[in-house]
This record gives sequence, C-alpha cells and structure tokens, in this order.
Amino acid sequence: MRSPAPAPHSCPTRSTALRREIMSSSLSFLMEAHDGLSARIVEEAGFRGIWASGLTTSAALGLRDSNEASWTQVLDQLEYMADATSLPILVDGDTGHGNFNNVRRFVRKLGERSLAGVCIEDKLFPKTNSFIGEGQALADIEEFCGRIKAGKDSQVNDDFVLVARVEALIAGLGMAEALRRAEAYHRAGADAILIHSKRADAGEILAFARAWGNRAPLVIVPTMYYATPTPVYREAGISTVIWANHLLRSAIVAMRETAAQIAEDESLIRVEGRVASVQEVFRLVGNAELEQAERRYLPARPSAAAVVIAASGGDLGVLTADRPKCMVDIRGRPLLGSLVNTLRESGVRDITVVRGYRKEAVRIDGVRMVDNDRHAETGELWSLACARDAIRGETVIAYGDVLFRRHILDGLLASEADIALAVDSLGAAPRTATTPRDLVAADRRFSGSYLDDAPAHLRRIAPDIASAELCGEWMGLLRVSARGAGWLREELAAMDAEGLIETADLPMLLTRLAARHPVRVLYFAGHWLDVDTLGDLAEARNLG
Ligand code: SPV
Ligand code: MG
Repeated sequence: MRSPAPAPHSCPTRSTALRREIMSSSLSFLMEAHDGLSARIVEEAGFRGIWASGLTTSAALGLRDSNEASWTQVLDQLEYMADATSLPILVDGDTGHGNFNNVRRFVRKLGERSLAGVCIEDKLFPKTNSFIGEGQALADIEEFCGRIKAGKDSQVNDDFVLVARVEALIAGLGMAEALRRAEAYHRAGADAILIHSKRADAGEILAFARAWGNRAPLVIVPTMYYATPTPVYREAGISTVIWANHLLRSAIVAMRETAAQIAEDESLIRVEGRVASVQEVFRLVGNAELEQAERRYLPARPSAAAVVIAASGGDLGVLTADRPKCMVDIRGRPLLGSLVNTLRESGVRDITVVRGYRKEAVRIDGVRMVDNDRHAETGELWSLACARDAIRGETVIAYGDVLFRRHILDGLLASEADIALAVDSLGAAPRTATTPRDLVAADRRFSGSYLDDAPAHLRRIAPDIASAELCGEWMGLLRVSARGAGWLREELAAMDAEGLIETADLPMLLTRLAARHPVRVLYFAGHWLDVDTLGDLAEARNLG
C-alpha cells in the first residue's frame, strides 16, 4: 500500500499521469475500482489508471446509483482508493453533486486528496444511472457549461483533468444534439469528452467519433457494447476506454458462490482452496510495510535467544553418513540453516546449537556451538543441559530437524505464557506414522474456530495417547520466558538429582514441568514438519 512517506496532499503527479494517458495518441484503459482493496488489485493487474465508478462505489455500500451516498461520503471512499494505490484515479463525479457551486467545492476537495481528475455528466441532481429508464432529463447546456468552468477554475493543480460526459445519446436526443453539447463543453474548457451509449453495438459511438474528428480526446464506456473488438476503438481514434464495473460484478458472483457453498456445507472445507488466503489479504493491505515500520518505530524489546538441539545422527541412509540430519541439504541450504533463518527473521538473535554426531560438519555463520561429546550414550535432555547456561532470559528451544512457517514462531513469541508449546491440532488426526510422535494431552482441544484463542494447558506428551485424550502433536518447538527459563533449569537440576538427565527426553521434561507450572499449549494447524524419513525430506524440500 502507500509508502511510509505519504505524497503531499495536492500532488500534481497523478493528474499529470492521467492527463498523459488521456492526451496520448495511443488507446488507454481505466479499470473500475470501488474501494481501497479493489484499487490495489487494479494496480497489481498492470493498469495505468482507475475509474472510480459511481455505480459500483454506491453498490459496494449497498446503495443505489442515485446520489444516495452524500458527496462527502463518496469523498471518503475515494480517499481510501487514493491511499491504497499510486495510480491516477478518474473520479465519476456524477452531476457534480449540484450546481456550479457544489462542483467548485467538490473539485477542490478531490485535488486536495490526490484524485487525478473528475468526470461530470450533463444530468440533474439527483442523477439516475444511464441504464435505467428512457428519456432522462438533461441539464441546460449553458448551465452545465457553468459547472465545467467552475470545476476548471477550482482545480488545485494545473494538470487536473475534467472530463465532460454527454448523455444526449442515452436520453434519445440524437447525434446532432450530442455533437452540439460536446462542442459547447469543449469550448467551456473540458479536457476531454465522454460520449456514452447504451446500445448493444458501437454504431452510434463510432459515428460520433467520426463526426467529432479530433477536437478533444474521446472517452467511452463499452459496458453495453462489450462485444466490440478493441482494435475498432483504436481505428476510431478513441483516447480512453473505461471498463466501468467489472471488478464489483465479478466479486458479486464470487461472494455469492462462496456464501452458498458455506451455507450448504456448514463447513469451510470446500471453499478454503478457492478463496484468497488470509496471508494474501495481509499482503494486499501491506502488512510487510507495517512490520518494517514497527521495527523502526517501536521500542525494541530484548530479543529472545534460542537453543537448538542437533546432537543426534539421524537415519537418512547415505545422506547422514558424513553429517547429522540437521545439515542435510534442503534446496541449497542445510535444514539447520533454514531453521536459523526463520529464527532470525522473527528477531531471535542469540542462537546456540548443541551438536554431537559429526560435529565438525555443523557450521552456521554467527551461531554459537556447544558440544555434546557424549551424544552416543546420552539423550536430548543431556544435550539441553549442555546449553543450560544459554537458557536465562526469554528462550526458544527447538529440535534441529524441524521446519516451520514463521507465523508459528511469531505466535509463540507473542504469547504471554511463561512456557508455551507449539502444538499441531491436526496431529490429533490418525496418521500412519513410522516414527514415534510427540502426542499431546491437554486440558482443552482446539475447537476448530478461527477465533478460538482460549488458553489450553499441557497435561502430558507421550508417543501413545489414547484418542479420547489426544489434542495434537508437539512440533518440537517451545518458548520460555525468563521465569519459565528458571523453572526449566530447576527441573533439569531435579532430574539430574534423580539420575534421569542422561537418558530422558524433552517430552518427559515438559510433562514434569506441566505438573508443577502452567505450560501453555498454542494450537496451530499444519505448516511444519520434522525430518525423520526420506519422505519427510522430500516434503521439507517443498516447504523449504
Ligand atoms: C459508473 O460506472 O458509475 C458510470 C458508468 O457512470 S455507467 O454506469 O455506465 O453510467
Ligand atoms: Mg456513474
């Protein structure tokens, strides 16, 4: 969306760009938009200008194209569009919302909000859409010329474009009247003429263009004569074609289909793959820019540390003969490199890796290495204990063979819990697993609702949890706060005293912690994997 440094309000450049499009000898196209999001979509499609349609802006508000929205309400919608895109916008100004005086104020306000131009039509306020009824009353020619002059005298930059729209053909007044009006509007100072027709063929538009010659640029709206091939407009010397309402009309079809499907299924399962992802919505509205701005303007919170346990060998055949599993290549980068990268993207800076098997092969720039030289006869808890000094403040702890999307880590980091585990709620589904899984029993299952953020707490993690109790699968990823880090070190000391520390695993540690302290379960759905088999490796290369 808009860059962090907004353009000055009375920015002439968009008007200059629109003027260039309308004045150029090659055919230009303006695509309809009706709000900020559709304006953004028009820009991404590669158009060079936007038509802010009165019909679709009204309809998107649930209103008729009869000036039911006040002009200031329209202005607010237009401002969202201008903010969402850098394209020039030609505003459908209807009649100008009244007489010359209303036009003056409207045009001034448009310029102040970076709208590039306006089109006003020679009808009477309140207007009616051109495709409704017959014989609509038109404005007196002299009175309308006054509106045009008032508009031109009120523009806040020199390149602002005023298009005068001739409705004589729509009103059934014939070609001579259309030409008479166009000539008068041109003389009154209009920069271009929009000649409108509701016929199913372009006959009268082409006849008008022939008779008009090149007195001023011609703009057309082929909504009704849509079957006319575009080269015909080029040959006729048309300046600009407006595709006037097709984003709103396509949205209506898509929204209706989606609503009907969900109503019928009482489920989202059949629509999910057909609608834009939530991530895509975030992208379209420019969340990445906000993240950058947050890094720039929000006070930096002390960054979390991470301990990655990567001491075991792994059994990926020849691939793990000379290196541990965490150093196996995933699309040109070791698995551990991807994991470290995800950690860094989320602001985790101080990263410690516990290595053991083929430790000389474990090298990642800027990462502290701690060695578990007894990896062959000890388990993961011993590896964690090797790095216990690194678990002081907020710390992420991860297995070295997991990959996950960043939003999972961000969710853990945003949690206020002292110990939070990332749990895949889909892990509760039966799966033919060849390797043991870290299954989770908690005090509450994920409800399946997008809005479900009520807390859930761990009861235990084990490879064999009965389906009645099963809530998901632990992803091998957790976060502790400074207080949680203290609890964790205490528990390590207790297990050491009990003689368990050399052989125990992380699920055992977490289950013991859950008996003494709240251990929060954060539910996610997929978007991660641990690499235990060659099949997982193939999947990891896709997720990579
Ligand atoms: C609009 O898009 O609002 C227009 C074009 O004014 S038309 O609907 O054809 O009148
Ligand atoms: Mg309109």
